[in-house]
Amino acid sequence: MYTKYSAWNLFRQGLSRRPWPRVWEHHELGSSYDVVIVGGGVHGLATAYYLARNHGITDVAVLEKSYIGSGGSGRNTAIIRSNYLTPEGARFYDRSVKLYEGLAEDLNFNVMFEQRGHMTLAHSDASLRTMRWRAEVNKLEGIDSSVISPDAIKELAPFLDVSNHPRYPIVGALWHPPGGIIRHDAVVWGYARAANALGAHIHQDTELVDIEVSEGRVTGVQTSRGPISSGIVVNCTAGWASLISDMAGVEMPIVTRPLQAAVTEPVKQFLHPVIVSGSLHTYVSQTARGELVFGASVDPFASYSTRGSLEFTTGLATHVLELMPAIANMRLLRQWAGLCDMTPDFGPIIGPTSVDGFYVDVGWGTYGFKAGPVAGESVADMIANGRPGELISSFGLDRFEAGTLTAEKGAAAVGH
Ligand code: PYC
Repeated sequence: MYTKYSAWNLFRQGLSRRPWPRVWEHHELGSSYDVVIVGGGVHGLATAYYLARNHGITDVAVLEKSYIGSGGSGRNTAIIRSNYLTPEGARFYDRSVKLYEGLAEDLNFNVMFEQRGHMTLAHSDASLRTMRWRAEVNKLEGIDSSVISPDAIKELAPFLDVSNHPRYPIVGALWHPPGGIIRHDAVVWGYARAANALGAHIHQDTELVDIEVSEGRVTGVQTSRGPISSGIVVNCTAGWASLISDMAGVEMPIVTRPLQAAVTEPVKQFLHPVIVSGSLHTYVSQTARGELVFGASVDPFASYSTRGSLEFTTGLATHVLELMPAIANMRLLRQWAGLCDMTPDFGPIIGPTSVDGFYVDVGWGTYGFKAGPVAGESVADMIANGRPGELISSFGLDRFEAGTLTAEKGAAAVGH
């Protein structure tokens, strides 16, 4: 068990003058585990946590080739929302929002979830029509979303110009009050600490080299630190999902593309909600420290590069200044990229595969971080019960052969 974070323990620890115990322990690599999870991001760590907490499965290894959260979990723009376009998508992400709402208490770790509201601007009648559609689907699923007028937008985000002067006039917006932002590193650390406390082994600097399959069944993995035998291997990676699935001989309909983001110097708080403009290919939120965090569309080519590019910054500035000309003199502090595994229908691939015991939780495109808790809960449930549950039944790999695609592209934050 871990030392609980509480006011009393903070006081006691301060008086003791001893350092806080490690957040998770280092373990030697075991020669066998009941479950091996590949990927130490929010999906892999949440899966380990819910396996232990909900099903008592604790003989679990999480393999991370670098440090935990070093991939997509530490590179996203930390936006949480459930205003999706399809009923199955909206239902699934709504469960994630609910889990995020209780996560700080559940993990005893302050994940700093701020439900500031999520506003997607419409600059044309066509986008307003899609927003009405999304709002109606959301309402039927019990999700708080509605289309609001320029006057209501002005009240929520006074710095936006809602007159008809701008080149891209704002004609309405999809308003989703439960959406917001979170501290993504805190989410990763919170899950790691809780999973470790329940018995999972987290192995950083441990790269997957191969997956062993015999007579159609997974039997173990080879890692950079030695072999592990296991009857269950779960691919919870982003960026390398198709290469890792190839190791088990399972082909994935995935193309990997970088998604770039940038952060400015901090300024006084002026932006409360998360603002998204699909037509201008940008989204922005202001962190508690005052920085503006910007993202855009995925890069228009397949690549494994996580470097920023000048084309991105100039494109971003052009688009953002259409929306917020007053910030023209702010300086960018940093830019970076994460890797997005894009599927043909913008839905994830989550479920069993043609190899017995080899499961996938991949293909998250630009939606991965917000799905972390519900994906972890659903994958843990699938492993414990031997079959996918209701919430993930439409996201299986077999849909690409059956032709039952999910059509979630219309819910992307920006056009891709
Ligand atoms: O779908 O909200 C979203 C999103 C934001 C950044 C990347 N995807």
